[in-house]
Amino acid sequence: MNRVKGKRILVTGASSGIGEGCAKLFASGGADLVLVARREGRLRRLKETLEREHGIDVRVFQLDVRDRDAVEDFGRTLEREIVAPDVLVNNAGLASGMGKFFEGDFDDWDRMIDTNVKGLLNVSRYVVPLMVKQNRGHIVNIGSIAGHIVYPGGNVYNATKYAVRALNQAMSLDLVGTNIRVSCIDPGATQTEFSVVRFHGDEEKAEDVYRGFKPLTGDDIAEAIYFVVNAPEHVNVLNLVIMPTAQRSPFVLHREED
Ligand code: NDP
Ligand code: 8X3
Repeated sequence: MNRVKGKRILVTGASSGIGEGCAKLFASGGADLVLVARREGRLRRLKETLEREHGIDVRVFQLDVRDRDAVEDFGRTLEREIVAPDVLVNNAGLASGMGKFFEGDFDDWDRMIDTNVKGLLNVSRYVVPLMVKQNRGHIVNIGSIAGHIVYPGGNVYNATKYAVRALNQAMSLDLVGTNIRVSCIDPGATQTEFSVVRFHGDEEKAEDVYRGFKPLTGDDIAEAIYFVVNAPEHVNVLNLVIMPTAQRSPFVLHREED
């Protein structure tokens, strides 16, 4: 059964990877979209394709989720021009660096904390009240297996994803008595631009992360998000952990040697 047709899905970080996968899949289900990221050119190209192929309405916004004033303006524009979103996919996020914490780079730390934690809060703070007003909606937070177990060099990234898992529970509790659902999707190794960003543009190092096994793709995670959103209104998936079949934890990963 298709329960997403005609809904308005807001996806942060829609210019690449999991967010782009969500935009494409929800578009194919007939949902209208609000797409957010910093790289506006990519969003515009996606809008053209999806509107042409699926006859849906796609609005795009160049937005840095770290910029609280800009997020506030975005929230006001949503309220003024568009009906409140039925679904908010809090996906924008990144890892930056993988060094030991005692040698950590302050810019990397700020980038991760400001995007993954404060950015998610900024967007939620200005979008969720629109849902509360109409007593309807669904927040889907993108966490990670990095929010369940810490791995060497993960330090601050791990801390941000533990925070996302805590905030997911907090949102769920704070919204008790409303019809607003809250879900956290926690992927394992997913081949997107994630590792290129983590290793500051080093493509070879990024490629090596996925050597010898079949990682998840942004489209795989989008399917899981679609499943959670498409469930009947009285069904709420609080937490969903998804890993490649070859991966059983950040530490246990089977690679076929060349
Ligand atoms: P990508 O790098 O492919 O996508 C990240 C997206 O986030 C891009 O669209 C990027 O757009 C956007 N983004 C980053 N910073 C900002 C910002 N300040 N403001 C607005 N948008 C921003 O990686 P993934 O698709 O893999 O990552 C998506 C989410 O999934 C992240 O939260 C990540 O932590 C999480 N995740 C990823 C896993 C993986 O293995 N890939 C596993 C578990 C979780 P732009 O640069 O245009 O702003
Ligand atoms: C991304 C997956 O295992 O690199 O969140 O932390 S992992």
